[in-house]
Amino acid sequence: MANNPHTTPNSGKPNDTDFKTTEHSKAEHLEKYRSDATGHDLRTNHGARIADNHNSLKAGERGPTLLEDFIFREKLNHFDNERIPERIVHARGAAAHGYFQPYDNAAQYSKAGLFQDSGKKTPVFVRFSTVQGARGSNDTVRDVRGFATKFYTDEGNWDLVANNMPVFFIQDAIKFPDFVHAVKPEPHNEIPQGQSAHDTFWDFVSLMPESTHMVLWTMSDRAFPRHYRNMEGFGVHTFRLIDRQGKARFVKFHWKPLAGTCSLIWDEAQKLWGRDPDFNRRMMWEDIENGDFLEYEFGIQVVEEEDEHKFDFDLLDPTKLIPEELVPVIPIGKMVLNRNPDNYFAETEQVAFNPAHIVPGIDFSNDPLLQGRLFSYLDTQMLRLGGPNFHEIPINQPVCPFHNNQRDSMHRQTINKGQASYEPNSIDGGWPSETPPGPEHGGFESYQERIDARKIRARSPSFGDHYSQATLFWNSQTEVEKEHIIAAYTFELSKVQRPWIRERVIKEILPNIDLELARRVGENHGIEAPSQKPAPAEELGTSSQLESPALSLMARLPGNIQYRKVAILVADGVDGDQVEALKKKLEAEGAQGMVIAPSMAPVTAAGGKSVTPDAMLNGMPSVAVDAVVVPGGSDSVTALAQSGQGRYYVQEAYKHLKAIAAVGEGKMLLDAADVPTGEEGVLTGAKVDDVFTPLRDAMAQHRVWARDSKANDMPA
Ligand code: HDE
Repeated sequence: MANNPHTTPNSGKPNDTDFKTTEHSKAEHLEKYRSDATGHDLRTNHGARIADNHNSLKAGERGPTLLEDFIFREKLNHFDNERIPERIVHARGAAAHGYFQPYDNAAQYSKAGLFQDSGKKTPVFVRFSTVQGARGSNDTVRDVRGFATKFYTDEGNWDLVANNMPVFFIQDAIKFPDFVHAVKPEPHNEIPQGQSAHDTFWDFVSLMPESTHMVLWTMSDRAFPRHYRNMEGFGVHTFRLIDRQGKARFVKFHWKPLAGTCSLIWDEAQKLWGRDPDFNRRMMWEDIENGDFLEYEFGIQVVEEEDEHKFDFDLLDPTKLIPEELVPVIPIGKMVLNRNPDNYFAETEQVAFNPAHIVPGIDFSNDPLLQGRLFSYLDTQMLRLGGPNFHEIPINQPVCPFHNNQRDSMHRQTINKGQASYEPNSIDGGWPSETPPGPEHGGFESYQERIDARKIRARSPSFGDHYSQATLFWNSQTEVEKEHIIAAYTFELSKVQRPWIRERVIKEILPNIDLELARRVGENHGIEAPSQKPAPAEELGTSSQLESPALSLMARLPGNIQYRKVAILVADGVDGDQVEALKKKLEAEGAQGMVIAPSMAPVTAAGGKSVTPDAMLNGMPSVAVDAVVVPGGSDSVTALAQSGQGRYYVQEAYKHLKAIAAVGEGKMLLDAADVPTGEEGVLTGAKVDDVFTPLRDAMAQHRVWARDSKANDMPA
């Protein structure tokens, strides 16, 4: 019988209140959707067994195919419709599963369930991406990297849709389509792919001074990380955390990689486009398969509400970061990525992140870029994933129960029982019913920010400083990093056809960051940069800080050689004992020695033993490894020295500032390749023990930075 809606809106306590996730909740949840064909018949989508999967049904052996062939039609029809639109930005990505575990201090900042218990592991799915290129573009392009995390919490999904740079190109979401149109391949010829080195990008950013800070980040080596495990992540916007007492604090979210930060060298990144376009995704995949998991610490910068205006920039301006020296990053948890997806399309391609997905204890700020994002993600996913039911795709489903009165549309999977798809109702017992807000109940409640304002289409004057944090970033770089930035602007502008755009960048933008930067880039383009900063004082701003050492990639170098790959170059006649010793020593440090030979045929070592190569010289070129060792054995070294590929290998490693070691006769290869021995990072010795420790120490610094000024002399 019907309930009386006025007295009994529902019939008791909901039965999903005490739901708890575990580290494995999402994996278990996905299990019912996994399909394994092992041991099964081949059937149509409708279940009929297929007897012949090689021949279509024809009118006679040499006759036309018959329309009647439902098996053929189903197969081709499904194939013809395999593709969905790729993401308008961040189309190329790779993802992994893992878990998040809070530290003891996390609960004091937020009432969100995932922060309450340091023993609790919340499942996560993380997708890394580039921004500009198509789904099939290269991994190692100069670009921002996306770092999107879906936390499957007890209280629903929280998506932290972050990037590997802490600021953005624009201040207001209304400019996003303009920015993306400018950076994407140009509309008339769809060139260039995966790159910002073209006219429309530089035209737009040089007309939009607010982009200067972020463009400078993308001209730094941060724009091509060596590995996703070596990349920081930033929530960019200021968010809010709400504690159990209802007190809100402003926060910035950070991911700090435990393996340290480091990047590729630009020439190396470009060569990888051809040698291994999947470089980043392959390394992540292989490392996870090998049990070498990716680990990050989760941190927050906290600003009390009363301190909102104490900075010389606006917390709501997404082109500004909070220097870590001003507000330290407090680590509040750790994330481990430890499982590869089973199916790229089902998981990595169909996952839909949305910054609007938050849970009680987390809230937004009024950053106008963030506010626009809250609309955009759902909107774009409707098209990309074919309507409003994409939350039912297994990878997107929360693991906690979820019921509401949203109904129907394309491909609805859920079979909603009952007659009342509205609330309040007295027909289905009043379910599903609302939950009161507050930590004890768990209903979401927006933070009650007081707003007293005029409706106005304008930008706050506090967003007017476009340059001082760019200058702060520039000042915080080491000399080597500065040289790489100068080379990057020089390269990018060399691809810009219209002279007035190059001039605008060199005369009107760069000097506002730093006069020397402008002078050097100008010199490389035959354009004289001004001797005074041209921007009006309010745009130049006043960063109270001149330097922030945390902004240098060198501030968090790995410091060890874990997960590093070292090429051991061999040919017939190599000293097999040295190869063995090197492999063992590297393994003891958590690194991997890769035996690389002219071909994949086993090599006969000097004593007659057979050594099996892991790869060949052009299959695993020097750009794919972190250091190179040439063991002794005169026949082996002579063969390598006579081979163009052998000489090129060490030359290229030298050019990319990699540590190089030669044992015994191995030095002959370095001499033949004109690689100067006796200088820092080029090590020679009679025995493996003579070179190993300095080799390890040089690798722990990631590169031999002292060689940077000479690298271009090497013709490789
Ligand atoms: Fe995004 N962004 N974005 N973005 N974004 C998308 O959503 C957008 C911004 C970020 O691995 C799209 O589903 C607007 C900042 C990542 O699937 C789209 C604005 C940050 C990913 C979209 C921004 C990001 C996206 C395209 C300015 C770092 C990939 C496909 C107002 C904090 C997520 C999609 C994944 C994807 C809109 C700016 C990060 C179009 C309108 C700032 C990591 O909705």
